[in-house]
Amino acid sequence: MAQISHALLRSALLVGLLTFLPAASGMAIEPAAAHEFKAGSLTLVHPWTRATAKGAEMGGGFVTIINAGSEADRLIGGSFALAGRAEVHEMKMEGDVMKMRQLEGGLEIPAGATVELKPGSYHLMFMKLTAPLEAGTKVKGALTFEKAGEVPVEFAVESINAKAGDHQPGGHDAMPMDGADKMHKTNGG
Ligand SMILES: [Cu+2]
Repeated sequence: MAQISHALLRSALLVGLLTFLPAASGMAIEPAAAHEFKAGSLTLVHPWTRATAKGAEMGGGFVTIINAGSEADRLIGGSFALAGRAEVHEMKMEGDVMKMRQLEGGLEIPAGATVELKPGSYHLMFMKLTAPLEAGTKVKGALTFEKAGEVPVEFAVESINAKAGDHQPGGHDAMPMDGADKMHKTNGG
């Protein structure tokens, strides 16, 4: 009996939620379809990026990398059809300031590990975007590994606000100008 009423309660809640959803916005409600790519012992789960505002020069690339093998590999770069180039970056707090830097030696993907590239953390930085990224589209690109080599993927372009709520509102977009932009320019872009 307790079970049943629990289930009933849950479905009632669900119905309640669903009735609110359409009102939330005219935005796509369908969940971002999971897609993945394999290369040897590596699985690249759901490469994605965020839509960009017109004129934006940079975008971030995110993906979960699973290394099921017994040897470490390194993510050393990538490419993105709508960018001049892609770099491997890290973002982290230094005191009160979110800093971003290029990982010159790449990002280690230890044996048996899962490494997540996500807003506010490790990411691919797409530099010199040649067109705005539009939500709902997919953009071809690649992730380049030291051992696995170049692995073609497609990045799903999600909403400009997608997963930006990782305690760093807006991620890159919200970074102070003298953080991201200046750094990228002085880095000889
Ligand atoms: Cu970056």
